[in-house]
Amino acid sequence: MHPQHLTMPPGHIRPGAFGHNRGVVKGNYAIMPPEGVMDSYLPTYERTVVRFLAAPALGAKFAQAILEMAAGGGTRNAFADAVQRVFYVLEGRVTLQIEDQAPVELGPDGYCYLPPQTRFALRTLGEAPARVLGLKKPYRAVEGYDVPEAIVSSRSALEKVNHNGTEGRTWEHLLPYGDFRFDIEMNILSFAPGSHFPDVETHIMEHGLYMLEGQGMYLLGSDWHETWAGDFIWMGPYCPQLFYPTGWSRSAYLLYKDVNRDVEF
Ligand code: UGY
Ligand code: MN
Repeated sequence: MHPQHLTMPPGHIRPGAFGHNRGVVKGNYAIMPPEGVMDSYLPTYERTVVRFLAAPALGAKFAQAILEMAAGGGTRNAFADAVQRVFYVLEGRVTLQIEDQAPVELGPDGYCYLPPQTRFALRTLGEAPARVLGLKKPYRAVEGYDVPEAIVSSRSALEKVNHNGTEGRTWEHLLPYGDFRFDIEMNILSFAPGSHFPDVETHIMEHGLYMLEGQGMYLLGSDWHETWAGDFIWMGPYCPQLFYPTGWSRSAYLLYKDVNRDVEF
């Protein structure tokens, strides 16, 4: 019997916290089921719980967090700093103001890219809370290429492409694909039941992966892990990786990847 099926008196916690923990932190990967990720609070946000997923403290060269913004919450004041950012709305509606532009509304699957030093404000809209996935990373400028401009869009506006012809797979690129101004990619990879990677990948780029839909099995290093919607995975450089979906619906994840820059010594 799974502990979830035990009936408990109000206020009593079911057993199983240890035996059913799927969370793993290794040298070059981590799996973070949402239930174990603790709350943080930042001076720059009000009525907002920040749940840090990846961060330099883990070994990542970027940071990723879920922002749980209560109604009336979000950035306390507009601010700008040295990092580039991506926000992707998971639930609810938010307003985003970039510099002095008119505020825009983002609903579920709406997203934005903000280059470094962009002043922005992000707040919930109306009386409902919102959940937003945020990513930040120092930008690596490269000679001959301008810093990209801000982007505001939505998943529904993205074309689905298939890079390797394998049946049942699609890629949606949130940022212009192959554009050397960007040093990051944010892609939604989607898998029909029965599909999988053609090979185990092992590459220098790192990943922050947020499971948007479905479930599946992830090979990380030499171990298999069960994963499903709401989980986060960090894959460091050279972490062998392969995914196949399980169940009868499509599985999809939003994947950060560092790209387009030479190795650093
Ligand atoms: O683009 C990628 O590196 C991607 N195929 N990796 C992944 O989904 N783990
Ligand atoms: Mn990969």
